[in-house]
Amino acid sequence: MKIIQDWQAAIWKRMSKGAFWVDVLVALVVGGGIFWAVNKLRTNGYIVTQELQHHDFLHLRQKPDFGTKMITHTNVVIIGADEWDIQRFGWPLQDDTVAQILGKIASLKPAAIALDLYRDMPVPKRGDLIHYLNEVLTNNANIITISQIDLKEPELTIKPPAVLQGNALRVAENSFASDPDLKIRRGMLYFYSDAGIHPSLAIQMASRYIGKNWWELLVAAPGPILKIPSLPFQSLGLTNGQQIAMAVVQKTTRDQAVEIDNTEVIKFVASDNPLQYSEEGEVIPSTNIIELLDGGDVGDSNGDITSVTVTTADGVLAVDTRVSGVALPPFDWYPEAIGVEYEFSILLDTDNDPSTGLKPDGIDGLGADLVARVICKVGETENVESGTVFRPAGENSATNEIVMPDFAFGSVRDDLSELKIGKALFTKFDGDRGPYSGTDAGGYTYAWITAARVPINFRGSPFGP
Ligand SMILES: [Ca+2]
Ligand SMILES: [Ca+2]
Repeated sequence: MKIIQDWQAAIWKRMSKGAFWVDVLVALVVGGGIFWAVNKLRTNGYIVTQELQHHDFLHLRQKPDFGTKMITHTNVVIIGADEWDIQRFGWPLQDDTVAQILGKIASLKPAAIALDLYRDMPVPKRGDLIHYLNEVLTNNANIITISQIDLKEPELTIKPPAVLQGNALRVAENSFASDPDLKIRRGMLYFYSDAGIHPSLAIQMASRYIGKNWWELLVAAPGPILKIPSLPFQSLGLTNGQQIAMAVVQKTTRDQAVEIDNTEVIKFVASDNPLQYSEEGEVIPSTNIIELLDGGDVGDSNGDITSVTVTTADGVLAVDTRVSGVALPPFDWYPEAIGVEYEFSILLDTDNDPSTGLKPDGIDGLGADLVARVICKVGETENVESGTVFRPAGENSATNEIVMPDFAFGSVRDDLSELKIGKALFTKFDGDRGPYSGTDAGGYTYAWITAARVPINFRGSPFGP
């Protein structure tokens, strides 16, 4: 204790002198100045080269770990051309030569062929050989061609071969977003222009290999909204104009501990009327759409309801239940939710009579005659999810009576354009350089893993000399 007391006394003595505060001031000015200067340098991009070098250094030091999913792709063949080929066949290759090459590859029946050459104009320009290329492109639906869209200067867009123009299944976008040092560190999945979504060559080829259309790979990423898009009144036994009271209950079960979040009661009228849309295609608010807000009341944010939106139109009931976390969190994206069960119950008092039906705890003025229930068990290898509508057990029956054995539901975010492939979550590309700078409404990129491109000699290929 003596040591501490002495030390405190020494400190107080020092602090009582003006020189100490000069030291403090100098430290603040020097430290703050360095902080401000580094921040300024970074903001202006003056040290981006060093940052990227540092990024590359760390990136290249990582040992690739593919776990059990390591696959050696011997089934991808790259056919290139070198200086010898150019000496022999000329460059660009003439249309009949390209047609001949494609025809030979196509005869081997690969899942997909990427023609990674721009063929927006005939070669030779007089166009007397283009019919060879057009024929092979028309006859082989597994050939994917490329275009390069320039959002900054649309007139500089490199179009796909004219015969395939506008064919969403046959044209891929072939741009890369490069960093300021002109290195490519990301590959593009797809991006938007006013014309819609442009899939990258990689996406087109991967989807062909998997045997799907590329847009089937565009799966809505999970988000805060549990969407039940369509519960038809007919299936629920409801009629137009029927008065209905509703509440939503969410029950979280984790390690036998149960947490319940109830909303208040919402009243609405079942409606056959269609929704009205503005000229911009947005839904015009009406009595068909009712929103109820709910406070933050439970510990697990994935089970904490923040609002419920009921849409009743066109003879269909749609319910969006929003939570403050992620609705139905997938096990592979949110491993922290493994072992948790979420149970969302849409309680419908269809006779609008609180004295009939199920009377849930903590909700006054509601007797539920129908329950639409979504259960999500987050498992270690999968999510077990189910959605059923039933008439709850009560005075008339001992067990729940199933009304709809299943219905569509899903976890979505407000922006439905996220892309999920496997476990990867892809977020908005907001780079301010490269061909999409400024005008890009949303391109999607993934980290580029530098793989050795093994050139296969043109002369050693199936169409040898
Ligand atoms: Ca809540
Ligand atoms: Ca009732």
